Amino acid sequence: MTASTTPTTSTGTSAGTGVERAEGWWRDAVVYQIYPRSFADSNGDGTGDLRGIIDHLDHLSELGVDVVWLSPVYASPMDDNGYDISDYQRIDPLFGSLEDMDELLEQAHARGIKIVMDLVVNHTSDEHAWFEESRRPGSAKRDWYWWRPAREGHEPGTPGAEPTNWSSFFSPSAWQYDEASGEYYLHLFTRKQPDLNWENPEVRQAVYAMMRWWVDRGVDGFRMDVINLISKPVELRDLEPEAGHAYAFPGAEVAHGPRLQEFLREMNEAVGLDRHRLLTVGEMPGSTIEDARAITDPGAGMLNMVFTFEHMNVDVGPSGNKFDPVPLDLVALKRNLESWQVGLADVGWNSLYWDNHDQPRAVSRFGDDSPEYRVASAKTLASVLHAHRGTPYVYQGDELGMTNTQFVDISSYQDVESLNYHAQATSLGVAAEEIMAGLAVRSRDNARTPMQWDDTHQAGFTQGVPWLSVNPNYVVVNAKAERQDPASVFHHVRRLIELRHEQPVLAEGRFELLLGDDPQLWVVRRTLGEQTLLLVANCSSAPATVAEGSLPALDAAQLLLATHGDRRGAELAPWESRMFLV
Ligand code: TEU
Repeated sequence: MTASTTPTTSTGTSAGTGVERAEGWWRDAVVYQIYPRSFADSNGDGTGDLRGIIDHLDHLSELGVDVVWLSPVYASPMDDNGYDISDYQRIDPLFGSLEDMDELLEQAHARGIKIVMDLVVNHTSDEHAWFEESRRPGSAKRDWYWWRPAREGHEPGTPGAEPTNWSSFFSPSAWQYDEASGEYYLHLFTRKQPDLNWENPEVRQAVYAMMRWWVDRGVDGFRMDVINLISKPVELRDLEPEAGHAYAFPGAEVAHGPRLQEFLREMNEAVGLDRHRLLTVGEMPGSTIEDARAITDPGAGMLNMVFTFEHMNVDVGPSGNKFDPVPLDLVALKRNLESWQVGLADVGWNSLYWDNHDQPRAVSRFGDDSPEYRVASAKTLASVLHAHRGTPYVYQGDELGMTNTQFVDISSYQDVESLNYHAQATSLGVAAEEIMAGLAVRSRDNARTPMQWDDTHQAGFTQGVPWLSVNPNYVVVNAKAERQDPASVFHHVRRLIELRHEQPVLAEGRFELLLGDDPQLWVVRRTLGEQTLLLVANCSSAPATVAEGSLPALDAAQLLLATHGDRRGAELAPWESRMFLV
């Protein structure tokens, strides 16, 4: 199969692969996210790769997922594990080759599994040919990135000379001085991730051409990295930093810029996102329900879904520092998800997720990963997520109940965000124990420990030395054991996916939160025509009681799925959940 010779028909069928894509197919689909570095290593170099994914497609078939979202596998110097791309149309040799990618597409499609690529176009790597060209003073591509002279009256390269006082997501200043050209360039993430200038139509057309190239290869959609940051404010101005900080985080200033929706419409049209019925989900830190209603409105010609971060910040303290978490308030979490359910009930569509490669493991954060409650809480969290209206995203390993790990010291961490936080907090005099305690529960590396396939050497992930150490609990928590045990988290999640395919009420039913203020119980009712589905879940490590008459009688209800067998009384055990057709 060669590039751009396999046109995609207007009926959404990828001619090259013949994969059917019906209108709105993603509404009753379940997406499985793979973080390639940590999924499966086929050549013993200690890093996961495409062949490793191909070798484990049966695991995904048995689980029953409809789509794989593949975190970046493109050529990259790996400063941010692939979210710093140096060539969008080449696979990094660490992960394999374009032939491997074609085979993954073919083999996945043969199993009815679609493939969604990660689109990282807010920034490139500083080793991308576009940036290397742009770096040259006077280059025709100078305006492909955000170059600015030093602040007036300041010696270039000296502290405070940055064009604005913006901090980046990962480092003190969002500006890097480039000696060779005597100017600064903007990078909202690491200095090796310079931001593209989407104001320049050449940049946009180059991105759309790259996306069409992948569509012609047969991909079924795009997860778009920090896509709400691509439209910057026309005037880059200083912001009010927090007390005691030299730099100000430009989050709100750069998110949802004035031309974002124009760019998303243009992209949709130029690439044929709707025409080819591709799944599109935009990662949008800071996005609100209003933003999502506008952007995911099917008539608006932009995206199918967005990833909001609101529920990811429910347990983040007033400091906004994610490494300084506060205890989880279940009612606040329930009410936040309810607000998005109600907010997108009549227009647009929700994405549903508890975690991903940037967040700690769900069972450790929202559940109880103690040996006593790990399995029940992993199952119940999955039932709660899948009982909401929208497209569920399962992050690799969550179907096994994988937990956060216990790294001993900073040398065990690999994640650039965690290492930067450690350096910054140390320089600000924060106590080492406090820093390490924050990293232990919030570092992105918790999500990136190798997939635990079995109880053999290195959990069956690699025959070599893993790039990040395997969670020592792999002896108990692994795919082989889970798939052999019908009462496992794996088979619970498999059944939830099956129910989404069998019961239209689970995909499309109107959503209602019941007993919203109960601090332990999470009760969801879904209604579609005559069908009513009810989930009753105890999301606490203590027994819970359903108040007399607060819920409909369930004696005659059909039990669909439960963690503790067919029990219908008012008492629920810790982390017990029951799903009924009423
Ligand atoms: O993440 C963007 C983003 O918002 C996260 O960085 C988030 O702020 C943080 O990790 C939460 O702790 C995307 C990718 O998902 C992430 O892996 C990349 O590091 C980042 O963009 C830059 O591409």
